[in-house]
Amino acid sequence: MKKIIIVIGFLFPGTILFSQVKLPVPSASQTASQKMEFYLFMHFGPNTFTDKEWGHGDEPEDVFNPTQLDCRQWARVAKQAGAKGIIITAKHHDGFCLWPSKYSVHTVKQSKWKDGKGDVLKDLSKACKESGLKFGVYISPWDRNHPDYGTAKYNDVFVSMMKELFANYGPIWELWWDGANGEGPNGKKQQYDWDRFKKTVKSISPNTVVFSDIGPHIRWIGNEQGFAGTTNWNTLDTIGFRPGIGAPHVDTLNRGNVNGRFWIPGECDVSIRPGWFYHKEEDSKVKSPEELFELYLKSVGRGANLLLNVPPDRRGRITEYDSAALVGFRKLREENLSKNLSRGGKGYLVPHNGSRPAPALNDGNEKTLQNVSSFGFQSVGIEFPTPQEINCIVLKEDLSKGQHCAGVRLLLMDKEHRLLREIKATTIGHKRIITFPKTMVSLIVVEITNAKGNWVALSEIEAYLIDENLVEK
Ligand code: FUL
Ligand code: CA
Repeated sequence: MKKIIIVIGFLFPGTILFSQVKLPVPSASQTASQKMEFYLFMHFGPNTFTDKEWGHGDEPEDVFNPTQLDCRQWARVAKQAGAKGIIITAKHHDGFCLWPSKYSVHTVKQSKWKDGKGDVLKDLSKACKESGLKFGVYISPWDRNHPDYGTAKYNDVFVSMMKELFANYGPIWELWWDGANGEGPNGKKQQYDWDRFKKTVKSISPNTVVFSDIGPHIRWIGNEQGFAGTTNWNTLDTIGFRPGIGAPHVDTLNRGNVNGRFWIPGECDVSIRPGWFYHKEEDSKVKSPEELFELYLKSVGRGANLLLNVPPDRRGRITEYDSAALVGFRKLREENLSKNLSRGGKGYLVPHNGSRPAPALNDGNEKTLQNVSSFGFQSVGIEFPTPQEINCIVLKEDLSKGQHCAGVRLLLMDKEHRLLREIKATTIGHKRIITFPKTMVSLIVVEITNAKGNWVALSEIEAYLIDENLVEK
């Protein structure tokens, strides 16, 4: 088959030119999840009350006693921040369940909170539904409390708990499995039955996006500082690997595998505070709006999702320090990234035989695309009627047929087409935000210098003038 294509390609070069290579592609739920870009993580549980990060599992249930739990307030804060969903620690490593699970006696039901009648997952899933937020769940496989942990029976328990979550609180858009695997109460480690866990979720909730270090649907970005690689492939090879210590090197998770077999985009989990759980002494260490914007550039701006942890306090509310920072972060995004200067310019394509209009590049519509050849004899760009001062360009690649761009060159020119600045980047992916010192430009030229396949489908080239302090350092 290959031979025939080569022969045909030799006789009719257009045949090869107009057929694209077959690459891994995202599923509909992965695409939807990548479009969400930014959502909140909430670590909440006994650790909130004991000031720990990793509970031992022997904390009395009564320590969990929020005085003014208000999941609607969490949802309000998430909405105000422009986040699209919330993922809650339904069960962290200490094994405490924020819902009254039938499969554990270490849950909200055994606590004195609301006389054992409270249910955080019920309140939060309802609050999310009411406000149009997606609802996600972190359920730690590592369990330092459960008496069955360390035996084959625990895998049954874990599966039953997941079934309970889906049955009572669904739809669950994302399920989060961290890779930690320590000892349980009897000093034994668990052999997790990952295949069974995956099959369970697939059979009861096929549209749920499952996160672990290596997917199957969304992967860890390899650090907890919130940054993806400047080269970031949505593809990863996972055969022979396992979450946790069996995962590929963190450098690989950070960048993906260029020829990876599976579509497993990256997610950057990072906390707004030094710790994952609430600690009063960290009230003064909440990240500033500017720091959050920088995280945004290094995660969403590198084609990954941003999962920002905002832990509720002992009242069961998000503090004013965190909510102020989040509102400030949203304002920065709005003020700096809403006036797309490209819209006032002319999108064009230069094939080998002269320039022609390419309005899909700057029509503000991600569904309209412009293919750009990867053989270097085509370029695209934006021409401005009057020079514009810019310091930020956003490129968007259509990923429905896979991720193609491996090298891109931006040429910023003046009216006489003199080169003012050249910027090189590698992958684009869902979104690539490139910032640089302010430049007065009449023309932005975009060339694909390296790609998988014959062309890259660009959906948009945007240009902005952002606050100089926000330019990536
Ligand atoms: C890790 C955990 O050990 C941390 O406590 C935290 O939950 C983080 C998001 O994932 O695996
Ligand atoms: Ca478009």
